[in-house]
Amino acid sequence: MNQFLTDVLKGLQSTPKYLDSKYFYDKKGDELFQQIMDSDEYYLTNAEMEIFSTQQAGIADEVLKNTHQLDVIEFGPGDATKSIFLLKELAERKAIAGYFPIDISKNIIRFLDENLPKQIPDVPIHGYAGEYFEMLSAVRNISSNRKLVLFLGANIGNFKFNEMPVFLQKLRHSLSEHDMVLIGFDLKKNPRKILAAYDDSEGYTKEFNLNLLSRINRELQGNFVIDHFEHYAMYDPSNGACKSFLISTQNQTVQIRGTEINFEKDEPVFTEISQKYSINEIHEFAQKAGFASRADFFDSHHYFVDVILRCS
Ligand code: AVI
Repeated sequence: MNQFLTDVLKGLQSTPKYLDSKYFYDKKGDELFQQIMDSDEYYLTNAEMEIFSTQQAGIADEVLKNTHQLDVIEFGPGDATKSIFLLKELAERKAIAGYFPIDISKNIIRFLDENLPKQIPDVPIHGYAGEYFEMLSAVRNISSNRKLVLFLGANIGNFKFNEMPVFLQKLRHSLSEHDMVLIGFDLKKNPRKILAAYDDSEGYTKEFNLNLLSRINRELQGNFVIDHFEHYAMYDPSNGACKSFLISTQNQTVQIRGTEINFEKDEPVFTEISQKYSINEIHEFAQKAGFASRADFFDSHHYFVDVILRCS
């Protein structure tokens, strides 16, 4: 049985129901996510772009404090529009031994392999399509240079609160002393600002969330009536959890590859967490995972932070 089907049935046969947010990103989902990032309300992208486009020299100074050359590994690079500022800065200083973008999408890796050499011609680029940690260990087997791992875009917020420390520990154990990571976190802020980012007025986030049901229809012969579900986002300022749900607007039965799933009117399906952190929480998690916190780079509104952590 394919993994998508297994995960969908497991989630929808659980109480309460859930679907894994990693399945948002088919071709249509990638397009919708791009529209979300371009929307006015989704402040995260602009905030992190501001950091990379104005503070790239400071970030480069920090990561080059104890070394002249690095392998730069990027988890989930997308089209690298943010990291390219740092890559160019490091390339000008002749400080990149190699750039290793790692993504589950082969299309993204092909795109980067074709396009980045024009922008950073002297940097060897080795894209990998696959799972982050498997690929990180493959990179470590071929090169003993000091490593800088980039994990941008607040992707870390999509781990559940208890999964995030496990991820940081795993990352720490996959690296050596003096290696570094640079992680983008969305910060706690006015709750209305956060909620608007996940319930934008154009309805892109709504479509993005509902596309998960369309994807099940397309790929798993589901028969969801998309109009019978609605997008619901909520933010709890007391713990920083921003959650998205799909709500069934009526009692209904849906078939997925011959399996029947019943939904009650107003029943929620949990689809995503986008966890927000305070800077103190970030430092605490980093320290517990065995990193020394080196430097924090904020945007001018303090909406977002990119944190450089060094393996101690
Ligand atoms: C990819 N990730 C960081 C986005 C976020 O903000 O959690 C995904 C997203 N979901 C709804 N809008 C954007």
